Amino acid sequence: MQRLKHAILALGIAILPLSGAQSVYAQLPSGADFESPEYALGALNHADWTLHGDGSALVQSSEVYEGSAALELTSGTTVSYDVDSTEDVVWVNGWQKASSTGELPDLTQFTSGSALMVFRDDAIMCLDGDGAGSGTWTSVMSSPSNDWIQVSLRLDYTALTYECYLNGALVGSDLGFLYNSTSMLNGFTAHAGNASSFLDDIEFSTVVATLTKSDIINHLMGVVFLSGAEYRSADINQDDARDVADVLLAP
Ligand SMILES: [Ca+2]
Ligand SMILES: [Ca+2]
Repeated sequence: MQRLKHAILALGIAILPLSGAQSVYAQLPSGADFESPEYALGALNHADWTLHGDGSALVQSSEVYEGSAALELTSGTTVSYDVDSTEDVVWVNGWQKASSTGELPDLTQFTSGSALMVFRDDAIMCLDGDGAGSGTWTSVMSSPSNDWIQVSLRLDYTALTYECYLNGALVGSDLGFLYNSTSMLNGFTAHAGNASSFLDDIEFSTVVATLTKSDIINHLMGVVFLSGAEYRSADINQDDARDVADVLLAP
């Protein structure tokens, strides 16, 4: 029996995390940049990833957000990525250039999961779940560009809610999980819509993994302005202050 896991479905990609005991998956922080030597150009072949059904997942160099390679999912392809987290709060951060999908997913196909995001022609939508397998779709960005978009989700497995940030701006908060029985993140599932979709620099972390010591120092010195997910995650020790204590904890 295929076990559907995961937190995130988007692109149609959706993100959809699950509950349950885990075994040997990658620990946080975890992620994929699709660069060599860990990833080779060509068909995706990596222990953390699973290709479901027919379709094609390719590590390629034509459409890239950062570095020299990114993942292409051809139309209709579904992949999942496994992580092993017991954290109460997990950030999922990544870049995607998504094809739209005409239809919203049939929620009855899922038996667990938390966040769900869908790229449509006229809007990017997040599910505000009712915790019991259903919910309401809410638009978080109208008329999205078909360029690379940074998607950051803050998943709270204590509150059983998530926040959605697009390009660093908070666009959805207090969104309910699809299933309140979901108690931890164990990965995500992505499904490509009507055309190829691309993923790059996906990170699972207790902080937004792109934030470094120098980012926080530059913020404190007024050199850069952090907003949205980055500003939130700059408070690494979660004492509502952004200061040297957070610099010391930053990667
Ligand atoms: Ca890359
Ligand atoms: Ca702090």
